[in-house]
Amino acid sequence: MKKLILLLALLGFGLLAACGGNDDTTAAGEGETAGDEDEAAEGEADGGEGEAAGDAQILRISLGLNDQHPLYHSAVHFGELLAEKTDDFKVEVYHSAQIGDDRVATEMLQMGDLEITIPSTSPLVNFLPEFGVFDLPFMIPNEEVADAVLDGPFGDKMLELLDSQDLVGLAWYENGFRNLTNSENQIYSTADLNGMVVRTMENSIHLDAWEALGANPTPMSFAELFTAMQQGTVDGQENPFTTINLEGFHEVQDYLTGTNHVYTPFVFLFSKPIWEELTEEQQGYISEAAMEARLFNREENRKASDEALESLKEVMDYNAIEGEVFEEFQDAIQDVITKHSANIGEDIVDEFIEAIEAAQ
Ligand code: KDG
Repeated sequence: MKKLILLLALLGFGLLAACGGNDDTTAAGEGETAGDEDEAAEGEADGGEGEAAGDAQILRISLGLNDQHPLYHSAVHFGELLAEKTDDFKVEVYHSAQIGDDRVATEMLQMGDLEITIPSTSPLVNFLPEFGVFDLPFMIPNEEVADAVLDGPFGDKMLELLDSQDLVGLAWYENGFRNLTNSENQIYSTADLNGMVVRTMENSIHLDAWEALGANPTPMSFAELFTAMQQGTVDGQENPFTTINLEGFHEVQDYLTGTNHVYTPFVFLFSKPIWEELTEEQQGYISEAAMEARLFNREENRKASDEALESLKEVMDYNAIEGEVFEEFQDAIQDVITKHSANIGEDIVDEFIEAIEAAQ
């Protein structure tokens, strides 16, 4: 635990750098092409077995975000990369939770009723408590450290844990640093959060953290969120700038607060029952394409994040949490980190902290 306190002290400055924008990204991807995009986007939700298109086996990808988001373009790019390696498969990308929300899609993978989904890690704590390590606030200071931790031994270890849940974790993609929006008032200190109904992902760490900050958090799937904000069922929510912008949250929220309170990964999941029916060669092609598309994803997501913040500042009241107020936020959630570190597993938390320190 001493490591944790030291790390949070070190992060005070690192995170402020993250507030100011994103690091340069490594060159990776090509321009995205429409390709399967339009065809798949018109696709009806298909809860059954993937039908073969000619001899090709259909691989359906279920996403909670819409077809404007870099995650969708990355899934299409994965399909293009796979098609360059083999004609055994045809990828169909289903956005906006057409097939189901994160938890439903993940359960469909476990049953062998769906091939691929790429959710945030946060809903996965309902299957693997260890994945809560990624929800501990104020830990990863910037994208460079995130990449090093996720692409290194710690990230590999976390992917291996998925096997016990009939899931195959193939690669880490990027959701990004999360920030707050609301329809009530700008946030200049935790006092401004008092009693605010804030939607969180279905994850007890997020719930406890926002309660410790003084809000009144409520868990909800992403698929229900926009309507809840539109109807005033919730006052606020927290997501990366890219999602806030591309999902049109500024249409139903007035205030944007740069908190960067946690970095959320996406994880590329494949159904283990379906995976085990593939040849080793086919598994290799899919794994390679998923890994290659992650670099495209990170580059696209970081570009979109910078553009999103500039665009949102034009249409929302924006304030960045910095300095003493940032420390006030950190102090308020200390007990939450201590409590949940026990639930996650102290060894996992310590390894996470060591990986973060090693990457700085
Ligand atoms: O498919 C991913 C989304 O459904 C979701 O995980 C995005 O960060 C997210 C949230 O707030 O639910």
